[in-house]
Amino acid sequence: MTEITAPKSSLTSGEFTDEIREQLKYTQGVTPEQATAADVYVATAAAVRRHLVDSWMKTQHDMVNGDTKAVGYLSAEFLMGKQLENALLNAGLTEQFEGAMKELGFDTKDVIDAEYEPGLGNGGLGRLAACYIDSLASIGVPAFGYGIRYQYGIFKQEFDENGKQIETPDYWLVNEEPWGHVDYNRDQRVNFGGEVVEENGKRVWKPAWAVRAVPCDYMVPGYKSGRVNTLRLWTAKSYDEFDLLTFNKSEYLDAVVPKVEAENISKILYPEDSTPQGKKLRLEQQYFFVSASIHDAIRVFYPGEKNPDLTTLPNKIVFQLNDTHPVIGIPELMRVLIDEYGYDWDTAWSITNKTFNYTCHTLLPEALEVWPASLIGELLPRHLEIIKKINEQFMAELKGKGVADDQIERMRIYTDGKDASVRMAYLATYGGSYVNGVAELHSELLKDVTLKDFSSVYPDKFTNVTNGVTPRRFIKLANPRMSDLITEGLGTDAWLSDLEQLKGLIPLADDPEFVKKFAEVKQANKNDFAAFAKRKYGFDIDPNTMFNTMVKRLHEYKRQALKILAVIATYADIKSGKVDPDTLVPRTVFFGAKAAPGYYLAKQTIQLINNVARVVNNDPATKGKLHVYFPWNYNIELAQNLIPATDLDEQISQAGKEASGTGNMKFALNGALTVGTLDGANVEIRQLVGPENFFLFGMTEPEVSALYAKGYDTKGLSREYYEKDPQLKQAIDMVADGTFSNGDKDTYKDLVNDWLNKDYFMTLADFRAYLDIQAEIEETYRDPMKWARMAVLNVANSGYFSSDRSIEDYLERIWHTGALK
Ligand code: CBF
Repeated sequence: MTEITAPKSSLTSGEFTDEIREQLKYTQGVTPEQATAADVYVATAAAVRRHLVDSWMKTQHDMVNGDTKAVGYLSAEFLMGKQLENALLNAGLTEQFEGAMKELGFDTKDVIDAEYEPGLGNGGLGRLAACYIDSLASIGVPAFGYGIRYQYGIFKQEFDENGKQIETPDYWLVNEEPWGHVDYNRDQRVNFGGEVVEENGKRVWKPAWAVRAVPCDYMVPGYKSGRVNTLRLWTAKSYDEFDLLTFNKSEYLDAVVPKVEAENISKILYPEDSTPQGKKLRLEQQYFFVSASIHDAIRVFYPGEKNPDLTTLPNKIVFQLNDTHPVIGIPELMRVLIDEYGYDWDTAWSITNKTFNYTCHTLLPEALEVWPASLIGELLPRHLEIIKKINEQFMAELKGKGVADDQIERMRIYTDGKDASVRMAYLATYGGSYVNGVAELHSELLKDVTLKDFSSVYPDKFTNVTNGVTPRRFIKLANPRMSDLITEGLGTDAWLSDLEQLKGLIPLADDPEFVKKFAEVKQANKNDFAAFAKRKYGFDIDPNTMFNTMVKRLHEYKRQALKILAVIATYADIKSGKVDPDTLVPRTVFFGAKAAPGYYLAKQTIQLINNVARVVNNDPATKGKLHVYFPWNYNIELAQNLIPATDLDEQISQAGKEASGTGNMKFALNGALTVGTLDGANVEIRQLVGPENFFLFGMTEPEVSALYAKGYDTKGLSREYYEKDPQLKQAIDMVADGTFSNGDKDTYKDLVNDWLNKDYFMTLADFRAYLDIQAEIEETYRDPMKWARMAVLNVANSGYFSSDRSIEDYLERIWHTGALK
């Protein structure tokens, strides 16, 4: 075996240029003169991959032959972002690339731009998975990311002329995709449907159909670790590609029905599931990738063995269930062990229990999946039997522990009766060794509220791992100027693998020279973003205004409505002459958010934001003082450009609803100040950066609970806030009276109705506190050195939010493994 290849710093730009030329010639068949930026991108990607192959093979070899347990991160989403720059950085080839582009006469930006961003995730959870596999490789922990190679990722968002969200398919595979290697020789068979029969005293599953799971492997290079892990994403293929007999009867479409049906499984991320067909497809997806991955792990760790000793499986790999989507893996491993390898129930249970752990990413009950038992029975009849048996065992165990009957009833994994269903979060909690929340507050609420019954019986299962983000992508690549300044300030770039070293910047917050440079970096980033936004969206943005950003999924609990109502209130004050616009800090407000296609109120909010932007931006009264922009199709690329340019970040969810947030960490690490509630990881950010460097407002979680108890949402108490607060009243009245809908009073009537009669997420109740904190924010911003000093302290104290630290916590608290020797 070859030695681990550390980044090839010895490679010259000239040599790298030759490698790219070779790829252009032998793979793409073009000369450098004929090549387009897209050709050069593909050739460079292939050249980088070649540099990683030895380390990739060595890592796999050491993983299988050593005694360091690997991590299998099972996730329905991996929101990777563009790969080229990241792979160059981690392979130590960034400078060589820049040199090569000069030699070949290409602009590095054009080549990087040629990559199509894969959107194989929805938001926080998927991006977290991508950060974690980066950190696992960077720390040198052997790991597989296992998921689905969706043909269409998250939809592409556009806005129509009325400001409404339009979803179009995002065919990210439209061009050559040079990073993945489709490995037809390591496919897996995944069965579905049919029945279970009794044969020789054994339960035997006779499936009705099967699909072929074909892996596509992506190398995941660690930063300066010399280790390269694997992201293995499965594609569904049919075993019956084409029915010639049917075709020859001129039934052309019928001839490809099985192919279409099979391929549907990996067609799109999160198919609409309000119909039974949609639900079925989602469960098929989940089982598809989990079953293929479990079989794959057995193939990898017991190569060629007919009768492997699978009692050793928990020493070889630990599977992390990223939310409830892969939880069907628990009955699947039971089935594999019992039906395919002949283990008895108790042995199988002990192996399964030790092999799985579960991360919960939510507090919203609707996000904890519950499957109709009938659907599981139809698709996976043997699994339903196993789940029922797990449930029986669980009930008996609880009884044995003296748990009261009503509590046992509440804890059922399988609920009996006409609408029998399976609660996947409960199955995961019982079936695995550990359950973790993703921020301290979240983990507490999981224990005390959401999974209280479970934590009271199994307190030791529960732990916390606060989320983190990779500093390589979200500082070094996104914010090269600030990275250089940090390196200059610390005298080393070692902080990129040990982010706590940012603490070394604390004394520099009192060095006016450094703080000034820091402010200059921010200004340069804002200038860059203005140019980027002009190029990509045609926006004319004034970079000499405060950049105030709210980017995240559009959800009522995140409260984009609170932000837009505050913007409207300011606009109203300017219009009515109550406020002299010249006394305001000039501000540009950015929104970036996709709403789930079927989420009506979220889509209304998007429409409202777009129309507030239209009205405000075109009104001479606010010119130069208040502007609103909503760049469409928020994605990683936009995040990497906007976050480093932001002065003020909005994390204003209702307390007790955001599990953690990771955007909040990215902003703090890039020197934005946060206005936020005590929710998710905001709590820890505020603690670490210091309460004096964080703009806190709003109700706490206990206050929220108390207000629910008073009947806030059920008795229409929000109306009282509306009646009492003239600014709030005016803002809502303007939404209702057609100011932002060309005079039409109906456009936002459902949104307004909801605010005044329900307002479940208490936007109105927190409105006054939110407006009040703005005064403090403005006053602080007027003193640029004070603001910049606070920003430096945010960066200096946010090193804790590196995903490397999160992974270290997982290793210590849950996985009990470490780096390869
Ligand atoms: O833990 C990662 C993120 O996951 C979510 O996005 C999710 O999909 N459940 C949460 O909403 C975030 O709070 C969390 O940071």
